[in-house]
Amino acid sequence: MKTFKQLITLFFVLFSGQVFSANNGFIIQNVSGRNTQSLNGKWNYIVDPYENGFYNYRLIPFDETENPGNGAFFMDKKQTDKSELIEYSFYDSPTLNVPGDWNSQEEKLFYYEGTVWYRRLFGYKKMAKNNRVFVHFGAANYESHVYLNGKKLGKHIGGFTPFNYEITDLLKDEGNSLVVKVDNKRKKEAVPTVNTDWWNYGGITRDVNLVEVPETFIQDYSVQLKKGGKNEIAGFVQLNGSAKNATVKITIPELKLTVDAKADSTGKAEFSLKAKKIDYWCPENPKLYAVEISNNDNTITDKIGFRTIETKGTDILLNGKSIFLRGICIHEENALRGGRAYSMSDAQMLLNSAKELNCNYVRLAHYPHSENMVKLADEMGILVWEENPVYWTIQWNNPETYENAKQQLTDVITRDKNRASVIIWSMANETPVSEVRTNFLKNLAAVARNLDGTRLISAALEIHSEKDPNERIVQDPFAEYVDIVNFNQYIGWYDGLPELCDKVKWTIKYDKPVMISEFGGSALQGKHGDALTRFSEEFQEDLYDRTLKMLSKIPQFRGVSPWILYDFRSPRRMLPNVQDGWNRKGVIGENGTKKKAFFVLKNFYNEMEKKGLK
Ligand code: GCB
Repeated sequence: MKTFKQLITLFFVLFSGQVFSANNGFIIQNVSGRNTQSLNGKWNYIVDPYENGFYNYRLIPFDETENPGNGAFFMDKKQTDKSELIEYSFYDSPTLNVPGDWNSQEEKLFYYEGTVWYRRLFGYKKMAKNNRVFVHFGAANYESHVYLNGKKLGKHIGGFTPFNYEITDLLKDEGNSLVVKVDNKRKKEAVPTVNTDWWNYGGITRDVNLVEVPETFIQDYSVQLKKGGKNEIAGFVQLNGSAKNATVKITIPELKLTVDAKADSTGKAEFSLKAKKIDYWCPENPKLYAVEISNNDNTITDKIGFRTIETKGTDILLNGKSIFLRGICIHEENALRGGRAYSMSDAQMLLNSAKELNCNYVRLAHYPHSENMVKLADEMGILVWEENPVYWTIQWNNPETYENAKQQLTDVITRDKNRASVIIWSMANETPVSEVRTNFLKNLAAVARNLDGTRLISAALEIHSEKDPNERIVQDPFAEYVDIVNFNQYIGWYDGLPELCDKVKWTIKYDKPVMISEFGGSALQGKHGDALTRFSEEFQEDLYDRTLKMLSKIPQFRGVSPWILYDFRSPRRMLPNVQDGWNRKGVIGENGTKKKAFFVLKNFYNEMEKKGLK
């Protein structure tokens, strides 16, 4: 039986007209190419481990009472009358930098997993009366509830993808209060789930911007070489606003191409352009063309490269030519500064190190990295693997978990579909084989192909052995659904000693290109010993040497991304004086010093490049 009070509460939830969504149902394409006002900087914060600002003392969320957003609203109060009872207040509370994780900014929050409330006050004057304004978050880990001036805008789930809310009607010229509850508690049903091997950094980890657009604006666009074509650039422009049937213009001045396309009743305008001669994007020539998209007074400029990527038998073809992917895995962390990487200079530091290794490819593990990474990869000519955070053992049977994974995949594809550098969408990492798992991944792969038929699908799979102790078998039903068979293997580290590499025989029965998405072993930078001394640079060096020789014997070997560029923080790695909270498999140490294995890999890549397999 429901109590009277519960019924009243239910009534308010159902009839208060309170509508909030994950992200307004869409994300705005290319925010940095628009009129923005940054909300980066110092935000006041309140640590709230018991979630007092979210639940009342009967543990009913304020959002479900007659005063949605009440908790956030109370926190936003200032003590003006000395007799008034106030127990929480953003006024006089300390500040955190946004973007940035809280763990690396405040010692007390180093291991914290829970809720932190953020608040930022701002004024805003629109440039034109009829314009619309959105607040856009690059990412916040993991669950965010956003309120403006005491009104709830929405809730977003997922730590690595962008979201935005329209705030046109709530905005004031002065004294706006933007409050965000960010909660990074790990949950079984979440994506990723409770068990990972990286630091669960919490906070508003990427840029926050106000974005001002005309009443009808260009919400999204896709400009790419048409699949199967070499000279046809095709795509769509999605308008948002009342003038849905308007005409949009797409221009590529350097190619002397321009076309007008009329939008349909949903605001979508499809177009196609025939070019005479395109200078194709590739690592040796990362050519980007300025592309202008306009609709009345809304013009957006992007820099877009054109290239083809496909597989043929066991080859990966970039612009029709066979390529070998000289890669490295990267976590989104700046070991030198400490904490989550987010800025363009973080991206430069990470991708410059990859370039020093003579890489032409990076695997951005294990979740979507910041947009700065893929924009810079476009400019530097580095091919990219992007990954959905479906890691190890998520709840394959849970429909909400599937919807969550699907949403995160959809959002990263929406965000990065115009980046020439991105060639692979990865569905998952090291997931245990079962029928439900395979169906889950199969469905995700279908979503990815439907959203973007021009790129390759893969996943980091696992290997196994049967009777022969020296045989390693790659056989996973999901391999049928990918374009490139990628697998992780740790022969010589978790599986025997490095000399085992010399004996292993591979059984891989797929007529597809094969890549090794991970291999490696740990070394504490500066620790020396012989090649059998665990955690020494010499052990790791020998392991790299033997592994690369072993992998080179696989006939359809078309690329590799060893684990990993830099040492990274992980709460699973607590061995005193060696790990101390760091996974030491980096070829570069936490202080930026290269380990011996770095040079083994670099030499291997130099040789591969010389051999002509680019
Ligand atoms: C793996 C995982 C990666 C781990 C790595 C390790 O297979 O994909 O996330 O960090 O092994 O160091 O064991």
